[in-house]
This record gives sequence, C-alpha cells and structure tokens, in this order.
Amino acid sequence: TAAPRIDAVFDLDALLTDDERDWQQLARAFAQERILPVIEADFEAAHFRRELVPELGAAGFLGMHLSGYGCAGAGAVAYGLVCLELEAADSGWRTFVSVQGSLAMSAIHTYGSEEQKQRWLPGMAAGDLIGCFALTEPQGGSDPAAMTTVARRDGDGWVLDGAKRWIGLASLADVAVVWARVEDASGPDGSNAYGAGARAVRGFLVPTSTPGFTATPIDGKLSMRASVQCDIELAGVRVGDDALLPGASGLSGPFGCLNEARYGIVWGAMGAARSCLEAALERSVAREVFGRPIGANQLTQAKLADMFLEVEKGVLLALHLGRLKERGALTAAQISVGKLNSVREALEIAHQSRSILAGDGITNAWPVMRHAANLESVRTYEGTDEIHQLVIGRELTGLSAF
Ligand code: TGC
Repeated sequence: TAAPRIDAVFDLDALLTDDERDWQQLARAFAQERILPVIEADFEAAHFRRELVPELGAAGFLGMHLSGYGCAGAGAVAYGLVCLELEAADSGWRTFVSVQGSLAMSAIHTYGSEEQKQRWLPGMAAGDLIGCFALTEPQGGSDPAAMTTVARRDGDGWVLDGAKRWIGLASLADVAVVWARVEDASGPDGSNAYGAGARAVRGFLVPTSTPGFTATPIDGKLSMRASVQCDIELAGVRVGDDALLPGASGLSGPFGCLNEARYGIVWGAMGAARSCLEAALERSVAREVFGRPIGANQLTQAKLADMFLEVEKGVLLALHLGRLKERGALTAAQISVGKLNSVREALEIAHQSRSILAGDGITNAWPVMRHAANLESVRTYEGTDEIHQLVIGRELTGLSAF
C-alpha cells in the first residue's frame, strides 16, 4: 500500500498524541486484516458480516468516545482516526460504528436513565447487542420536524404507530431508538409530564422483539452493499414507561446524536478518499502507456497533486474540528462545514482516481468504484450536501432558507 508515502509527505502524524496514533494503528490493522480481505466479496454478495461486530467491540471501537458502561472513553480525535481507517476499507463498516456508537449508544448515554444505560450500553460496547436509530421517515429525511410517527399514552405505557426508512442495521438490531411525536403529553395528573409542550418529539428504546415492530432490509442498493438499511413498520408497538428516554424532548434530542455521527463522517470520508488516492498512485507508477509510467505525465501528476491536497486539507479540517470538540467548543455549523467538504471532496477524488485507473477502474480489482458508490449514500445521509450548504448559509447571513 502507498499509505506510508502519503502520510510521510505531510507528516500529519506529528500533530497527534501517542495515544491517538495507537488507536489509528489499531484500526488500520483491523481494517487491513479483518475487512479488506473479504470486503469485495461481501459487497458483491450484499452480505453484512455480523461476526465482525464483537471483534469491533473487543477492539474498543463501539461507543469509544463515551465514558463508563464498558466504553473506552477515548478522545474525539482518536475516534475520528478510527472512523477514517475503517472507512478506508469500506463506508459500510464506518457506518456501522457510527450507527451503533454515535447514534444509538450516544442517545442512550446522553438522554437515558441510569437503568437504561446499565441495561443496554455494556452489551452494545462489547458488540453483543446491536442498536439502530429510527428517525428518518419514508416521505423524506431532510425535515424530521414533519415526522408522523406517533406515541400515544396508553395506561402506564405507550403505543407507537408509524413507519421509518433507511434505518441502518434495523433487521439485525436488538434495540431501536425510535423518535416519535407524543400525541398526548399530559401525565396521569393532567400535568405536562411527558414533553416540553404537547406533541413534542420524544425517544423510545424499543426492543426489536416487541410485537408490532417489523424491520425489512431494503433491496436493490448499488451502494453500501456490505451494510444493511431497512424499512421499519411500527404497528401498535406497546412499550412501558421505562422505554421513554427521559433526557430528550424536542428535535434537539435526535439532532444532538446526528452531530456526533456527522462528526465521524468528516473523518471517515477522508479514509475513503485516501484509499482512492492510494489506488491511483499505485497505478500511476506501475502502468506504462506511450513507453513510460502514466505517473510521469504532467496531467496525471496534476490530478494526483490535487487529490493529495484535498485529502490533506480534509484531514487537517477534521483535526481542527476534533480539537474543538475536545474543548467542548464544536458547533453544529462547523460540523456542517466538515461534512460537506469531506464527502464532496472524497467523491471528486474517487472520480479522478477512476479516470487514472482507466477501464480497470470500473472493476472490483480496485476499491474505487465501491468507494464512489458508497460515498453517494454518505453524501445523502446525515444531512445532504444541500442541507449543510443551507446550515452554513444561515450561519453566514443570519437568514434561514429552510
Ligand atoms: P428546527 O426545526 O427549527 O429546530 C428544531 C430544534 O433542533 C435544534 N437543532 C439542533 N440541535 C443540535 N444540533 C443540531 N445540528 C441542530 N439542528 C437543529 C434547534 O435548535 C431546535 O431546538 P429547540 O430547542 O429550539 O427546539 O430545525 P432547524 O431549522 O434548526 O434545522 C433545520 C435543518 C434542515 C437543518 C434540520 O432539520 C436538519 O438538520 N435536517 C437534516 C436531517 C438529517 O440529517 N436527516 C438524516 C438523518 S440520517 C439518519 O437518520 C440515518 S441514520 C444512519 C443509519 O441508520 O444508517
């Protein structure tokens, strides 16, 4: 692999602590030894390799930025580096770590009761239990405020009805964090006990074995094929009061979790980009056309230089956001800058790499088309390019265009 050469040119390693470098090396070894040997076959067969999940847990990657409950308590930069190395292998595996750790576990860790944390987090950190995060609905993902899934008060519990779509790992999950609008927010004594205002969005921890919960994998995907995304149907799903996440009321609850996942993408997409650049570099020195390596051509070097610039700039941006996050100073608009830039540039790098690989670039002898296809999903989920442009636009102008 050409990775050491890329790393050495800019020496970003010098900006990391020993602990961060150790996490990165651990994730790089995991990706190279456990994911890369099987990923092309899994992608082609649309197979999610469930047995790797406990291995990810044993490595400490699941909920690794959280503290206690079996979680590693690592820093934001260390977590980002792990996302980068996993996504250098495949976006599907970084997505798994994001859904499990940044979305499902973060929701429980941030908004859950002590009992909920004790019940779910240790098993999820170990990879014995899988969680999913059910926010997006079939009519579209960009406007969660239009959510129609409802939770109706029923005796001493709740009944959930509605539908969710594009929910990662739902058919394999043990627990779903379901976001729903409460129909009647008043408590037993008539007080407004269950929400900050009637029809507040609340989160519920729904064991997926609960009657009325159905998750169906979405077929026909040409992206994220080594991962699973599902439709969920909620038909009279009855849960107890202990399923309600007490610490979240309103959309700031799920958005807080999206911030965590979007942050991981800022780093992760640069892993996919690096992998594409490595492929292009390897090909550039090995492939001869017109009697010399294509990498000796000025046009090829210009492409390689531009790809390299964007990888290094993207990682530097991710590192800046990571250091802000460690200080507790990272804002949602700053995360939008990172998510938009990383995924947009990673896609452009994948396309440039494919052109250097020429015809062979469309085959699975190289990882580039797989990365490009995966990045189309990454571009859309956790806020589309357009949503992030509008978040940034609002930050700059003070005017909301939503
Ligand atoms: P608005 O409706 O006015 O605000 C609602 C409340 O949310 C707060 N808020 C945030 N809080 C924290 N972090 C953020 N990033 C936040 N964005 C908004 C806001 O302050 C308000 O709080 P409060 O206390 O006043 O009620 O919403 P807005 O106008 O601020 O935002 C509009 C917009 C478009 C930015 C937002 O709706 C948005 O981000 N839309 C995109 C949603 C999205 O990313 N959907 C994709 C989800 S990906 C997914 O579910 C798949 S998971 C992966 C998998 O399963 O594979």
